Amino acid sequence: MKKELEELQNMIDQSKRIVFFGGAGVSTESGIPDFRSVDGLYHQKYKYPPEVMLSHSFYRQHPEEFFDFYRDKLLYPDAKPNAAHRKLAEMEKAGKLSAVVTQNIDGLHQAAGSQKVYELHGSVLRNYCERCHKSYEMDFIRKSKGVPHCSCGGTIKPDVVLYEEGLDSDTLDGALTVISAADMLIIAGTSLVVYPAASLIDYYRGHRLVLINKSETSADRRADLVIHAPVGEVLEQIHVE
Ligand code: CNA
Repeated sequence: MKKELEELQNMIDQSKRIVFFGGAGVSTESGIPDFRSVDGLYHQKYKYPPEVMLSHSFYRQHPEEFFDFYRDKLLYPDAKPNAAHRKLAEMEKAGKLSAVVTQNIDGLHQAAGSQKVYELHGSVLRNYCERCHKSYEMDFIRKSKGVPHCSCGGTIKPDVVLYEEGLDSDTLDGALTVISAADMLIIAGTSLVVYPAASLIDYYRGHRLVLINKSETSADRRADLVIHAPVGEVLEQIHVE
């Protein structure tokens, strides 16, 4: 990996508008399981497949079961940012990284100090009453039983994009703009199978496309540098001027 690390360091040294595009693999080193690794959520046994239980129609038709699953599998109140989150925040502070675009919903980039974060799939930290739009913290949802209700009687919905739901258009536009203007794109910890999020990487047109992932992805072939290793372990070794 030494040669790849040197190459990555060189590319980072030459860039000043880096965008990081990440997924669940960025937070596995913080103890949050991803979906598609062998020990991920998709390999555990439930009454319904996770993509069904995390769909808009399931949320509407079986809210009790939705919230049981949601509390049990998507909330990690004790998770802390890892070396990857921390290095990215450092790179932004040093003026080298323009933004993080993430499919994650755990808020760990902001917890590490990143300011410019496009959360394509929302965040478990924000929750709103569907009737009066009052906001609630994650802890309220975590400690509630059954379907969480607002003081007005409405259902409180996590600000998380469920399967069958569209992405927020401002977030999408912002992510597209920074990726189009990037002089380096680092893609990490994502299987690149969830659309439309995965299609955003097509807006990068430069020659410093880096992929850091434990397993192979469909974008390996077109990357200028591929590193098959844990992203925290890799980024930890990068020096930011
Ligand atoms: P995914 O489909 O589970 O893929 C994760 C990828 O990361 C796999 O290819 C793994 O090989 C790889 N990987 C796992 N650990 C590491 C690591 N330490 N270093 C490098 N690579 C690693 O996840 P995607 O993000 O691609 O799928 C999109 C879904 C998953 C989004 O909608 C997320 O909301 C959702 N998700 C988010 C979280 C979170 O917020 N932390 C957790 C689980 C799932």
